[in-house]
Amino acid sequence: MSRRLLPALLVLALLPAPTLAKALPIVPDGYFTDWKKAGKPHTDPLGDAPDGRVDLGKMWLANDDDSLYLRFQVGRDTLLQETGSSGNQLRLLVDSDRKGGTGLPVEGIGAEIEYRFGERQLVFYDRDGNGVAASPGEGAVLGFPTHSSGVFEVRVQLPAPPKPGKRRRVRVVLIDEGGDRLPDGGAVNYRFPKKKRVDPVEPLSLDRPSPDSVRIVSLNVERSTLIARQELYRRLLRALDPDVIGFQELIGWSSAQVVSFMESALPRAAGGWSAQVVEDVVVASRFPIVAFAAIDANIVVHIDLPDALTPHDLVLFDAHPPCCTNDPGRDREVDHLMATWRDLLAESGPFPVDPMDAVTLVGDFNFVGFRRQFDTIVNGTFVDPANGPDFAPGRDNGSLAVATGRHTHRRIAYTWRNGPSSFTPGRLDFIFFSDDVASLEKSFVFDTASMPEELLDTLGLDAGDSLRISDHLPVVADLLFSRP
Ligand SMILES: [Ca+2]
Ligand SMILES: [Ca+2]
Ligand SMILES: [Ca+2]
Ligand SMILES: [Ca+2]
Repeated sequence: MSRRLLPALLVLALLPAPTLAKALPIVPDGYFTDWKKAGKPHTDPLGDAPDGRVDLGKMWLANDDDSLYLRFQVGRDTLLQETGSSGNQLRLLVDSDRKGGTGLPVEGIGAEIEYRFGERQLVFYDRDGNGVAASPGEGAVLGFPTHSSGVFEVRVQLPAPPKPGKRRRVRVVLIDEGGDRLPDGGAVNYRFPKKKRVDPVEPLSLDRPSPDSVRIVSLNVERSTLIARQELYRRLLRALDPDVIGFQELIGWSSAQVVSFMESALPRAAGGWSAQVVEDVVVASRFPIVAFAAIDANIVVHIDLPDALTPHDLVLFDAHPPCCTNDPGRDREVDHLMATWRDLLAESGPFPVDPMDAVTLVGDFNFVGFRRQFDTIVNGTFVDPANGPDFAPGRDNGSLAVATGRHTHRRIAYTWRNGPSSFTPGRLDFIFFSDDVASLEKSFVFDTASMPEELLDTLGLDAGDSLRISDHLPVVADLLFSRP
């Protein structure tokens, strides 16, 4: 080895090692099993952040053809899209052509993309460093989960490569302003793999997996657009073909009006539809609703499933707890929902049910705040001990399960989006279920925006219809209940 090479090699040794390139079919949704085959992470030390601030830890990188994916630890339960004591001042800088001379000269790189998570500001820079602000609501950057977490997965759509087909190299820096930096010096280098490509997404058909499945749908109809656009909603409902649907934000109709609308959309040979309404939450079911009760402004119904299908009945909660920064209101309502399920199991609820009946909770849960509300539902842990004691909502299985389906034609899982919003598209709508007496056959989010023309033609829908219908997307779960 020549003496002249030695200093150069020392400098190289001090630079952060390039993170292993992995083309992976990541679904940005807040669930991390899709990262199992990710390469070695870049590891930032713990304990190098000021008190009370995020402490960046491991960061994994992956890619597909046009996006970079990041999964990173923040050291504490953090609201990704808020500043303040539970939020962050995180700033993500992506040098998408790995050239210091293009983009914004910052932190030793030339960044084409700058995203401030807590402040919800997204800026793209051209070659000369001129910035253009973009609306985070358009979804060029996505971060999940939408509720607080200690680890996030983020998708960043990259500008087109300078020469199509050329191997892409990027650099990434993540800084909590006035706090931690990842990496401590320089930038994390990432080179897209030479040959490995991510397979095209496998479309999920709208068909029911089996004739015995019960299809459950949740849909927020954004300030009663259903009443104003009934013909469009009829076509949507024929495409979704629900057995039971929980609407939210549907105000102004009696249960008889809901039944008459459902009959017009999906006529049933026998029995007909039944419906119950509490404030803006409405449950419609092709099976008889034999009891219901209001819990705050939410509803629980007892649905008599056919004996030929299953010995169990279905207890279904349709929820729409308050939005946005109203964590205390959400804490309270979610606590009350689960206290009701605990009481129903103990045969002291608002109506009698069999303690082995199935349970599902559907709705627009507005989980944009603290994850403790999600935990209350899944694990039966109450925020307010006065609503306790904690219990196992899934009986012997402990927790409830979540229908985590993605969009039918994209590796995307948000259920709410609003282009002009400073908030990135998020997952606010959920279907939870007890997986001891029910099993999930299929789940998906329905969005006409990503459906092929031929499918839309058969459904009588246009690509723009989902946006015309609501800022929320329908979430669908096909459940198979235990046989008699
Ligand atoms: Ca994921
Ligand atoms: Ca750190
Ligand atoms: Ca650059
Ligand atoms: Ca650091």
